[in-house]
Amino acid sequence: MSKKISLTRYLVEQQRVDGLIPGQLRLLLEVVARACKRISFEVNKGALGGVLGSAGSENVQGEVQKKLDIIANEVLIEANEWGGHLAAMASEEMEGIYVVPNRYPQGEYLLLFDPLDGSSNIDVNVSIGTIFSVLLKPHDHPGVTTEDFLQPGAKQVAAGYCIYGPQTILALTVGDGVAMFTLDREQGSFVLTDENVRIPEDTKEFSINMSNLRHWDPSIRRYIDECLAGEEGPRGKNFNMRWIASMVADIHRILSRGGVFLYPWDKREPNKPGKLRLLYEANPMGWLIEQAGGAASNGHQRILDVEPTALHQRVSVIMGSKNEVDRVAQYYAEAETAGQ
Ligand code: FBP
Repeated sequence: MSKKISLTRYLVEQQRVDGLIPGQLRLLLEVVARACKRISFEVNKGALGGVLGSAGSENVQGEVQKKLDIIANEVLIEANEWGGHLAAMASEEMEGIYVVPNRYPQGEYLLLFDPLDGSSNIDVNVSIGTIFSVLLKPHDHPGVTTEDFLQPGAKQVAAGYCIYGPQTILALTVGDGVAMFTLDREQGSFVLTDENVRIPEDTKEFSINMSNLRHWDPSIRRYIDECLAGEEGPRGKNFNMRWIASMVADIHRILSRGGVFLYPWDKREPNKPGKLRLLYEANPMGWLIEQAGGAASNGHQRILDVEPTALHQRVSVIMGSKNEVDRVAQYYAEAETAGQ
């Protein structure tokens, strides 16, 4: 890329030249990016900033919160509450929605986020990230309710993540493909480093927590067994496996070079549809993947078409290279037909 294009300039062009995003959304995305920049600096401080380790509290899902989970959540709330672009926010780390206090101007957008995805990797210096999704507040009533957030992923108007790894990279879609911006720490700004990101339709790489193998349903076992069988098996090719245990890092790899990511339903908690959260993780990542030419399914339907019924709803996730995702969906369909 010959000239440096900042995130600000990219968004202005999306607004002015292409008419793709309204001004309020542009400003909102700039605030989210600024918050991610701050989180990135906190992450970088590590033990020197006293940000590692557990906070000694639990979130709404009963998971132990890390100090950085709480810091990242606060940074996102503080950065966004006064800008005038938002009506309310919802976070994986908070039980209920956060309505913008009426001392600040109210906007028409809803922001949803997982402030720090991959918490188990925080203390071991492995990539983690922030995932975000933006919806429009329904106009048919005053005020904001939890139900306003329960919109299918297909209604998102922007989605992205910021990965805090060897580089800090922000990936974004506003429905016109996926662009990536690398944080230039000397300039203090995100610079466009990849545009029109495309995921190859085929892959030889899968990403799943193999330690759960004995808990999976027959369709996922069949798919993984066939990958493991390699050249001698029905797929006729060898597969590689990668599992970082930060969804943001595993999806970033898939957007960069293809692959398929699976976090399926399993028998340990049969009443939970999956581990990952629909509104904070699966929807934004699913839209990014689709915008890059991939697919995102829960095995039975497109993730972006799942109608949410609760803020912290979970979902089974299979996303990435299209032909692999379609294959898994086909295995589910065959199992259903066979009455399994
Ligand atoms: P957090 O939001 O608590 O970090 O959980 C999500 C996640 O870390 C994903 O990023 C990752 O894919 C998964 O959990 C790993 O979980 P496990 O190690 O239990 O398989």
